[in-house]
Amino acid sequence: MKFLGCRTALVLDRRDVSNWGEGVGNECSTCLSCTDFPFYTIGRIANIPCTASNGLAGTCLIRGECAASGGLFGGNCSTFTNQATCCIFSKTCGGSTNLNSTYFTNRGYPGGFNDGGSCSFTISPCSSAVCQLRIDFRTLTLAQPNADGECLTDVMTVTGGSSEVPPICGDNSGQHVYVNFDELNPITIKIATSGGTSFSRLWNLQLQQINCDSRLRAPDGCLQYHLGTTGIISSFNYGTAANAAVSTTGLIGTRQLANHRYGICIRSGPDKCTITYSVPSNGGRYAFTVSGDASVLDPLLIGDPLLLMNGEMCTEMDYVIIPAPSITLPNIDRFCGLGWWPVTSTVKPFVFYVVWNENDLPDAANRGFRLEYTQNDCSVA
Ligand SMILES: [Ca+2]
Ligand SMILES: [Ca+2]
Repeated sequence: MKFLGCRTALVLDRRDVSNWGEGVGNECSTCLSCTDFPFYTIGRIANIPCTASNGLAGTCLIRGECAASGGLFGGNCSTFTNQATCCIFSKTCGGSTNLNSTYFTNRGYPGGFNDGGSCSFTISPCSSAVCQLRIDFRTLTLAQPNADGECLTDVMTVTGGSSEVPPICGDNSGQHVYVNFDELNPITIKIATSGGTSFSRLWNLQLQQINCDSRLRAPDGCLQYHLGTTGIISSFNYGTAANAAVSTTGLIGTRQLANHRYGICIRSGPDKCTITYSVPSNGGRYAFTVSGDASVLDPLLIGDPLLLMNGEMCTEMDYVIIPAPSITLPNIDRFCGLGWWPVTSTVKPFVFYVVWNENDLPDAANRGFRLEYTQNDCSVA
């Protein structure tokens, strides 16, 4: 039996709010394909986001519907019936989804994948009310780039959207990206690995569809969008350990990924007027090492605030842009070098631009950045 009106039966039942919480995804109702579950879906329970007993994000569904959709039971999620389960959708290579909150993992996850090949996953927007896909890298460990920051061994690419995601490899657990859907066209995530390099790859990507009118929607031009009044931002593949790759000139390789140019946006909190970027208390010496040869420096000098450069000196290098910094010299919003000093930006929206050029010579042993941001009250601006 088909039930033509099934989509209308999936409207949120706002009485059942026990599983609503702060966080990404809680404003987007779940879209289910119109298959054969009229009995389950006519207003029986709210198909809202929930947190499963194992901590993963799921969707509250009647058990039969969860099983028939290929989901896994994640514990009860309704105060109305014990037939409801927090349904988790976890899929791997070759899969596709039009369901909100799906996980895309490597074959064999949570074990590693030590082989070559191409693994793709396709996400279709669940309705015309959806504008963006947020991909949270709960785990993303791929092989390091070559010494010049090129993802030649392993690479993750995201295509089909109307905004760009740069190629990504290396260690990126905890990072995320936003992609704009191009109308109702699907977005494809592809992870290509080289079998010739023995390495245990691991990925578990959480895929959340963001409604156009959601407060979680990232502004245009933002590859990343941070929601807290304080938090950590870092470049892709930032890590304190050196890349083991050595350049053709014998220099220690970079961890920065070549050709990355994107915006990291930070949602302004209430009564916040400025934002300050500084080295976290546990940041270490490599917290801002984006341009220059760190391999020839005395290790004790790396990270020294005096090694932060700005303005015209950064033009031919990798640099970051902090709009309207609290410095009065002209053309000073570009920052580069091998050390950091707290910089405050005085304009909204809060955005931090990354501009990595196409190679990493004559740089060496760069790590990228890992900085803490703090939004400041208007009264102390
Ligand atoms: Ca560099
Ligand atoms: Ca570079």
